[in-house]
Amino acid sequence: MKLSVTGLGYIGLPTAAMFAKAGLEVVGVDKNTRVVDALNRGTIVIHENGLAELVKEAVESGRLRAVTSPEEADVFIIAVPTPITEDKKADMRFVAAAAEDIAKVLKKGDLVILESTSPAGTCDELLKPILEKSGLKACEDFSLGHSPERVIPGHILEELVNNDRVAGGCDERSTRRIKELYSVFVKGNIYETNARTAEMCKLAENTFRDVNIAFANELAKICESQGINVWELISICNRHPRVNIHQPGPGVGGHCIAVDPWFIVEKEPDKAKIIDLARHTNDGMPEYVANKADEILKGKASPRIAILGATYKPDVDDMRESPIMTLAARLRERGCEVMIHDPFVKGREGIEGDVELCVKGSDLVILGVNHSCYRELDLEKLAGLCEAPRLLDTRNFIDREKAERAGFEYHLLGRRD
Ligand code: SAJ
Repeated sequence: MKLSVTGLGYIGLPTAAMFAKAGLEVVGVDKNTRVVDALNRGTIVIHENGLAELVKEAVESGRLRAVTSPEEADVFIIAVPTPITEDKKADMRFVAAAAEDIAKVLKKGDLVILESTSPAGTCDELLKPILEKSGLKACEDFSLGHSPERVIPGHILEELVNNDRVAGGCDERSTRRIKELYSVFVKGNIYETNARTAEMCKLAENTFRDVNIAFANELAKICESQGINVWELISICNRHPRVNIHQPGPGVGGHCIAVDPWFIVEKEPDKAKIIDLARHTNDGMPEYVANKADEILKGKASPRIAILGATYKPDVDDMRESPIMTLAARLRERGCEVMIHDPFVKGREGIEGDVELCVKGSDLVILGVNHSCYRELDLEKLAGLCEAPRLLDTRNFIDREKAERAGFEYHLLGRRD
């Protein structure tokens, strides 16, 4: 069986490599020639644990190669980005373009699977009409459906295999075919449903997390004015067998949780009230942290602020929708000089790779991302390099006593000092 995967990013590439490892002939499709050339040399341009080795093996085995536009295949997977527009609507241009290209080579008996996170109804309302330009009829001549990825960056390979999956076809035959296909490497259960439910399922999962994080962020603000440490509060609440409050922080980033809830709001603006509010709450966190920084700095003119961490979450090189970049922008608007350190994305514009250079001369250090390597920071040395050693921890990651022993004035998001 020949499988085509359009979109060789964080989802498409691991999926393509996994199918190749399972013995299928896989052709990856991407418009970006840098990605295609790298893959054909057996290398990759993104960082994900274990992926470089897996891709190298798959390419060397002759079962994985890449091209810039699709060729005939038996199964087509679409795994392209679905960003949001300025006005918070799903931008489906990449999905539509991928489907247009597939329509040109689609043949009777093929199966098309959308993996990209999309608003409910995308398979039926957007993909079907485009693919039918081939002259073939969906659910009669070819099968079509949605099987969303559910993997978490940093653990993609293990989650691709072990997580449960949803197979949602536009008809029952499509559902069965999707399930059979993924069964070649998925060890988790594969649940059968229709395409529209599968599409909503993915959105609802990520929205659940966004709403929960917004609740944690709201609690953090409430605790600050009530003289309670929110981190202690949440950790005690979570000892209850049916409570699982997420962690507050400087905001929600990444291409999933910070985006997908809008796909529900877009379709049902009058009904999606909590969802909309949660998005605004989380999007407001960089501003909230910037205000807290102002309070700590007590109106100092043109302060120098060092932010540790730039990515949207720890131990990844992914900066998409990173709330830290919004925080930096908010601080700069207020006249602060902002330096950012991140070992995972050093060398990118404005990102310093040397933590000491970043912290040197600062009036405030903000711990923005809880990268594991920040556990090893030499706090005494860093405090000595600061103009005024103040630390604002937005992740409850640095031990207060240790920071204070090192000479820092320690502040914590979600706790009044
Ligand atoms: N965050 C918090 N507090 C928390 C947890 C996360 O502030 O308690 C923040 C993180 O710092 C980060 C953001 O939320 O900025 C999102 O990070 P994440 O680790 O929660 O999730 P993602 O975006 O990396 O991956 C999510 C996952 N979805 C769920 O857990 C429901 C993953 O399974 C999905 O496959 C992925 O979205 C996706 O592709 O949709």
